[in-house]
Amino acid sequence: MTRTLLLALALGGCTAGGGDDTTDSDADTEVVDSDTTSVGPADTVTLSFSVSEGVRHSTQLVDPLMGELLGSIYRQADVSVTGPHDGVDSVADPHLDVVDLRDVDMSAETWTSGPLPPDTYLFLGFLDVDGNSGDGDSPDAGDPVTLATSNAFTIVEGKGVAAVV
Ligand SMILES: [Ca+2]
Repeated sequence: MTRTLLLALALGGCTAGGGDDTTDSDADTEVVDSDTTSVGPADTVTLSFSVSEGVRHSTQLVDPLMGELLGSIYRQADVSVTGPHDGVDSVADPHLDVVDLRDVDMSAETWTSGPLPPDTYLFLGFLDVDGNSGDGDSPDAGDPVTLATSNAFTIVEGKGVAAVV
């Protein structure tokens, strides 16, 4: 199991539920205010990286939580629980030489995309903690990986968003 934490950025005007249109929804209090939050260039996402406590304490994790970060970003609509649909291309391919999660819950290292069309996206990736991926892009035993349906974020036109994946 891997990190599913998501920093959700609500689209302006999006509200939880319907019906009670005269009261403020308490649900809004857990959503970052996209009207005031902007990170990085417009139409981009800045990713930080993390792992769950489950991963951190997993018996399958035999290497320090530090290594090369490899991943891809897809439109959410192009991904099912088993992964990207056949023939779908990623819109970006995050890569960092080193992400160090040994002593922190969230990486100091970040990756910022280029401009992306407004949409909801998923980050799929892994940390090559045993340093054996070479030029490949596949995790092997012991590499923390993301789940196919977690780590979503939404690009809001004119804003930069941040997500922890
Ligand atoms: Ca590996």
